[in-house]
Amino acid sequence: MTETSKPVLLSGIQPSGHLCIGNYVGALKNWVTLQSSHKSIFLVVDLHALTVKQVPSELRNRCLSFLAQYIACGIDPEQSLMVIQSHVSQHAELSWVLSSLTYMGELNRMTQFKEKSTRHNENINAALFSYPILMAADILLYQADLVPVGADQKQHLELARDIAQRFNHNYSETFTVPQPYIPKQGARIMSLQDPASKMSKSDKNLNNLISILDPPDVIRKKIKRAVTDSGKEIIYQPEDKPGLANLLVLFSVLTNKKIQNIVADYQGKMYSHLKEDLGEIAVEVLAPIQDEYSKIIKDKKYLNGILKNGAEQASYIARKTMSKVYRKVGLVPYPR
Ligand code: ATP
Ligand code: LTN
Repeated sequence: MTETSKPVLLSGIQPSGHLCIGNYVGALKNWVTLQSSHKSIFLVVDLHALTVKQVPSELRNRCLSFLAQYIACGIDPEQSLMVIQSHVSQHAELSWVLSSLTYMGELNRMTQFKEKSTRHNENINAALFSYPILMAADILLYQADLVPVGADQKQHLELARDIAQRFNHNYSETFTVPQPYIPKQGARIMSLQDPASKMSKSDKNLNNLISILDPPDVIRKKIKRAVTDSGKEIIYQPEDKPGLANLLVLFSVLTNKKIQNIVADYQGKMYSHLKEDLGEIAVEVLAPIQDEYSKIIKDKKYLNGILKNGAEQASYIARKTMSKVYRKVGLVPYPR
C-alpha cells in the first residue's frame, strides 16, 4: 500500500490529569495497532483542556509529557504524525465555521457536557458546551476516515458525522464522513473505587485510576484495594458484580485472554488471587512503557523535532481544507 492510498486515522487526548490505563486500553493501544495500516495523526488536544481550569505551567509540561507517553506506548514518530492542537491554528478556525452549522439542541443532548457541568459546576463555560464542535473540526480538518476512541466519545463522533454530512449537503462534497473505531472490549474501563462511573484521568481521587506512570507498588496497591462485590465466586456478571467484572475486563485486555478462560482459571480461587495476579500483569505491561518514557522525556530536542515536523505536515493538510471551506461558504479569498 502506498502512503497516499492509506486511509486517514485521527485521534486525540486532552492533556488533563494523568494519562490512565482506561485511556490506554480504550484508545492508545488501538492507535498503536492501527497506525501502520493508516496515515495516522495523533493530537494532544490542548485547546480542549482549556474547557476546565488548568494551571498554565502544569498544562505546558503535561503536553510534552503526554507526547512522550504516546511514543513510550508505541506510537512511532517515523510512521505517524504527532501534533499539539494549538500549533495548527486551523482547528479553531474550522470550529467557528462548523459552529454555524451545529444546533444548540444537538449540543444540549451531549451526555459528557451534562456530566462535566455537574462535576465542574463552578465553571460551566461556553467552551465546555461547544467542545464537541472543536472535536468535529479536529477530525474533519484532516479528512479522517477512522477515529479510534473509547465508548464515551461515541456521541461526539456521531455529531461530527452529522456536521460533515450537513456541510456536504449545504455546500457540496467537502468532508470525509468519519467512522468510529470503538474496541469490543475495554471501551469503558470503570473507576476502581466506584465501578458505576468511568475511570477518568482527571479524577481527583487517584485511587480511582491507574496512571500509566504509577510506580509498581502503587499499581499493586490500587488494584488490591479496588472495590469488588460481595460474594466469593469469580464470575463475570457486569450487572450484579460491576467491580469484579471491571477487573476481569482489564485482565482480559491486558493479556488477550478470553474472559471465560480467565473465569475458568480462577474457579475455586479468591478475589485476592485475581487481584494479586492482575496487579502483576498491569505492572508488567506498564514497566517497559515507563522505562521508555523516562528516557524520552529527558530529550527535549527529540520531542520538539517531532512536534515541529508534526505541525508542519499537519498545517499543510489543514490549510488545504480551510481554503476549500472558506471558498465554499462564500468568504473572499486573500488577494494575491
Ligand atoms: P478527563 O477525565 O480529563 O476528562 P478522560 O480520561 O475521560 O479525561 P479523554 O481525554 O476524555 O479522557 O479521552 C481520551 C481517550 O480515552 C478517548 O478516546 C476516550 O474515549 C478514552 N477513554 C477515556 N476514559 C476511558 C475509559 N475509562 N475506558 C476506555 N476508554 C477511555
Ligand atoms: N473529546 C475527546 C478528545 C478529542 C478527540 C478529538 C478524540 C478531542 N479531539 C478528535 C478523537 C478525535 C475526549 O476524549 N474527550
